[in-house]
Amino acid sequence: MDADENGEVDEDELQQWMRYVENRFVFEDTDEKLAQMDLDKNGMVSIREFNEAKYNPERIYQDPSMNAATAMYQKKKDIRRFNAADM
Ligand SMILES: [Ca+2]
Ligand SMILES: [Ca+2]
Repeated sequence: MDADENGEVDEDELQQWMRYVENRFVFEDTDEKLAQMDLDKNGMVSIREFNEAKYNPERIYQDPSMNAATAMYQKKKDIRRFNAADM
């Protein structure tokens, strides 16, 4: 954290540190999400896998912005949109 090792942490050093920690968390989170969504473990998330993760209530429990009810609602909305487009 004390980048120039002068025994004190100045604003720049604190900012750098925060950015580093933030990035690390973001990447760790992405890794985790990818691993959860990548059902056939080929290192990539296909649209099918993405939808699976998005709409399967058991798989979205870690996303606080998405509960089962929201997922159901969104799925219905998507289906409606899909049906409406298919005329
Ligand atoms: Ca320093
Ligand atoms: Ca995959």
